[in-house]
Amino acid sequence: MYVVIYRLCDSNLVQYTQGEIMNALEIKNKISESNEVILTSHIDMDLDALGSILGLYYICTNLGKKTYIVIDDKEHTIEIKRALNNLKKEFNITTNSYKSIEKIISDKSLLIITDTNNEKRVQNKNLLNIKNKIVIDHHIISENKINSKYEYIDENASSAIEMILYLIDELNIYIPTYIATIMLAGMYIDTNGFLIKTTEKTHKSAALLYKFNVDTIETEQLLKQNFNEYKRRQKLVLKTEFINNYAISYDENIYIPIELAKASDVLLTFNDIEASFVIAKIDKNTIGISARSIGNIDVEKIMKHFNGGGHRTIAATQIKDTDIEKVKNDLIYYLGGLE
Ligand SMILES: [Mn+2]
Repeated sequence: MYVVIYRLCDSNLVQYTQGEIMNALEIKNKISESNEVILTSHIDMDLDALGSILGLYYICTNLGKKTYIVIDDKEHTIEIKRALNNLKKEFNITTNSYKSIEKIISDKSLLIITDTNNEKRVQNKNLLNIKNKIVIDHHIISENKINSKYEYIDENASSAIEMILYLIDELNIYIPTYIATIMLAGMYIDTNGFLIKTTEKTHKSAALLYKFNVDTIETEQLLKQNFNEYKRRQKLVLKTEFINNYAISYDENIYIPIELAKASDVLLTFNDIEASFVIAKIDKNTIGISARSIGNIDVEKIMKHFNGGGHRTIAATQIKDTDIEKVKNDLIYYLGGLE
C-alpha cells in the first residue's frame, strides 16, 4: 500500500501579488526620498492602529529615516497604555503630540496614516496639511476619504497589520519580539480571534510574527478585557429577541460604537443565528445599529436600506432623531420582507 505524503513548502503557500510587491517597492522609495517620516493612525487608538504604526516604524528606521509617531488621544485603553509604557521602557520608543513636531514639518516630510482612510478620524487634522501622504488601510472607502498622493487600500485584508506585514516580509525587515507581540494581539482583535475576514494570507502574515518569537503570554495580557466593559456588553446581549435566524438586541442607554460591534459579534455565536443586530444610542440624538452575518445573509444590503454601509458580514449605520422602538420595528419589518 502506498501512502502519499504532501509536504507544504513555502512556494505552496499563497504568494504576494504583483500589486503588493509594487506597493512595497513604491512605499520604500517614498520613505527613502523623504527627510523624515511621521506616522499616525485614527483617533481612539486600538491595537491594530498601534501595531501597524510600529511595523512601519521599523521599516522606516531600517531605511535610516528619523521617524516620529504622532498620537494626540487624550485617553488610552488599558492595553494601549500598557503597550506604550513598555515601548518607552524597553525600546525608548516615544510618541509625540502634533504640537511638538509641528516645527520640523517641511515639503520633504512624509506622513503615513494607517488603519483609516477617513480624514475625520485622523489623530490630528493639522497633519493632513503635510504635502506627501500615504494611506495604508483595510476599511471600505470613506465618504471623507483622505486626499493622498499614494494609497494602499485593501478591503479584503483582515487588518492594517496584515498589510504592513506584506511590506515587512517583502522588504526583509527585522522586528523585535515585543513589536511582533503587539502586532499579533492587533490581528487577533481585528479578526475576532482569526475568524472574521481571515484568509490564508492572514495566517501567512501571522506566521511571520512567530518567526520573530512572539511572546504569547504578553499577547494574552494585551487581550485581557475590562470587567465593567464586559458587564455593559452582557447587558446588551441579555436584551436580545430571537426572530427566525436573527438576533436583535436593543437598549435605550448610550454606548460607544465599539460596544455595539462587540455585542453583535457575541450574538453571532449562538445556535442557528445567521445574522445579528445591536441597536442602541451612541449619543443623545443618534442611534447606531451594528450588524453581523456568518455569510449567508448580506448585512451590507440591510444596513444600506438604513443609509449605512460595510461588508457582507460586517456592517453598520447611524440614524439621527428617531427612537429605538421605531428603529427596531422598522428593522424587523424589513427583515420580514426578506423572508
Ligand atoms: Mn483595523
